[in-house]
This record gives sequence, C-alpha cells and structure tokens, in this order.
Amino acid sequence: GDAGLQEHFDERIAHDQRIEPRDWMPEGYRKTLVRQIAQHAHSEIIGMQPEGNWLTRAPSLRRKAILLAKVQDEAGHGLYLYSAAETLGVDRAELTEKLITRRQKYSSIFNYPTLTFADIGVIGWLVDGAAICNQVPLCRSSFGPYARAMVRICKEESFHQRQGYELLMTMMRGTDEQREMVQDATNRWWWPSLMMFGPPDADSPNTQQSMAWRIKRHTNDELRQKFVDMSVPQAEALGVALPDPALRWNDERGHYDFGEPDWSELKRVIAGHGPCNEERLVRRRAAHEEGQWVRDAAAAHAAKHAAREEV
Ligand code: FAQ
Repeated sequence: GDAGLQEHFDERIAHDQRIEPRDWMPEGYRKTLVRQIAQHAHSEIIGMQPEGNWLTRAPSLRRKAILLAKVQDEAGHGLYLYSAAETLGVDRAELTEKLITRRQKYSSIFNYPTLTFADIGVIGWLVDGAAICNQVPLCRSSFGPYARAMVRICKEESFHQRQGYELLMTMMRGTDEQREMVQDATNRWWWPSLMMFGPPDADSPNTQQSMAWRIKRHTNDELRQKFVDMSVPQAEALGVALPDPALRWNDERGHYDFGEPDWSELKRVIAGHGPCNEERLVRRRAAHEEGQWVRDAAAAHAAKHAAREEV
C-alpha cells in the first residue's frame, strides 16, 4: 500500500538515491518539482529577451556571434527543462499556457531593462554567476531528470559567465566612458542579482520541505552568501565597486557581511509590477501566437507520418 511506498521513497531519499519518473513519489514532491522546474524553464525562455534586445546592436561581429550563441543556449536550457518537467506527467503546451496567463512564475531578474551594452557583460558576470551558484548544487537534486539536465546547463552557464567577465575586462581597459557604463550597470544589477536567490529563509515557505526532499541542497540565504563571497574578489579584479556600503569581510564568520536587499522590491516584481513584467509577457505571448503555424504544421506532419505507418 501507500505506506510501504512512502517508506521506500523516504529510504531512497535518505540514502541519496535518485528518484526516477516511474518511481512512486508523494504528490507534494511531484507538485513542487513541476513548480520549480517549470519556473526555471520559463526563466530561461523569458531570459532570452533582455539580452536579445542587444543582438542587432552588438558593437562588433565577434560580440554579436557570441551573444547569439548565448541566447540560443538559453533556448536549449528551456527545452531540456520542459522535457524534464514532462517526465512528471505535465505537458509543455500546458506550462506555456500557464506562463502567458500569469499562473506560473519566472525569475524576477528578467524584469529589469538592459540599458547599455555593458548590461550584457554584467548579466553574464552577475546573473549567470548567481545562476551557477544556485544550480551547481541542483546537479545533486534528488529527481534524476532535473539533476541530469543541470549538469549540461551548468557547463554552458560557466561559459556564459566567462564571456560576460571577459567583455567587462575589455570595457574596463577602454575609455572613461566605458568604465562608467560598467560601473552603472553593476550598480543597477547587483541588488536584483541577490534577489534571484529568493526571499530570506525565515520568509521562504518552500525551503524546509524542499531541503527534506533533497530537491534543494542549500537554503536561499546560504547560496546568497556564497554568491557575495564569490563576487567580491571578482569585482576587485575588475576594478568596479559593488553598491553596498555595508559590504565588509567578517573574520569571525569567515564571510562577507552585506546589506539587506529591499525585499519589498522583490515582492513587487514577483507580483508582476517590476519595470518590464508587462513588456516581457506581451512579447512572450506574441511569439507564442506567431508560432502557431509552426506547431500546426509539425502536428500535421506527425499525423501524416503516423497514418502512413499504420498502413
Ligand atoms: N523570482 O519558498 P521560496 C536562469 C517565488 S537563472 C521569482 O524560497 P523556492 C539562467 C517562489 O517561486 C533563473 N519568484 O521558493 C539565465 C515561490 O513562489 P511559488 C532561474 C521567486 O522554490 C541567465 C515564492 O517566491 N533559476 O534562468 C523568486 O523554494 C541569464 C517563495 O519562495 C531557477 O529557477 C525570484 N527570484 O526557492 C537565463 C533556479 N524567488 O512558486 C538567461 C531553480 C522566489 O510558491 C539569462 N529554482 N520566488 O508561487 C530555485 O532554486 C528555487 O525555485 C528558488 C526559490 C531559489 C528560485
């Protein structure tokens, strides 16, 4: 019965064994995974927009080719993640429908505008840096398909981060105006990057259960601290200041102390009232509608093939 199945499931989790799609799992575990993986997939797809905004205005052919490759990687990440979600019995079309009707979320970070080409570098450095911090532990997530998707995604994210950092290094070797652009972009993206890790642990309704199920391996605050510790020396090497007067090394803790992000801003952005929420969803909805003929053609082709095989 269910009690025996639950016991078997708990034992697998306790022994750090992977749960696979055909294994029995508690309904709450399945729901949490669908929620997190779908949000993650939506983030990758919506995340193509802020950077895609600069594809036609990249300053050189080389920068354009790099940016195009990065944005295409993000589409790929979205697709692996939708596939991982589908192993849990949901359908990609249904998840997309929920995204464009605001019934599912995507990361707050993609609701901020990209104002200059320095933003492209800073997104690679800080946003992909935060994504790596958050996602490397997810390679050990208890659900097999999610963990395996994360391995490849993390490798590609590492390349993305390096390209952003290299772009910023180049700008920092340039003119005063370029250095100012990098500093301005850093000022605008630093706090939203810290918010990517989610609300503080005391205010995070899902963390405790997700940790017990080993879907999450660290709490939001643990990962945020790790990101700050990692970013400070990178900012120093680059020669930019991080916009936080409270940032200083704490010898006792062996970590950097840092200021409190504006949690009311995170709540506002998650609730749909960030600077670009409306624009992102309108664009996503339009792309979905404009792609209808492709889906129809693919379905007609598949139906024709299936009919031919029956004969
Ligand atoms: N934005 O109880 P918790 C990328 C929601 S990286 C929006 O702490 P949980 C790469 C949360 O869903 C970005 N919503 O939740 C890239 C929950 O709402 P719900 C994507 C947020 O799940 C780079 C509620 O608040 N990465 O795409 C945010 O335990 C460059 C309470 O929060 C991932 O999705 C937020 N920042 O922890 C692409 C990583 N924070 O669902 C393109 C996987 C929280 O109950 C360009 N996800 N919420 O209605 C995770 O690790 C977790 O889901 C967290 C949140 C840590 C995000």
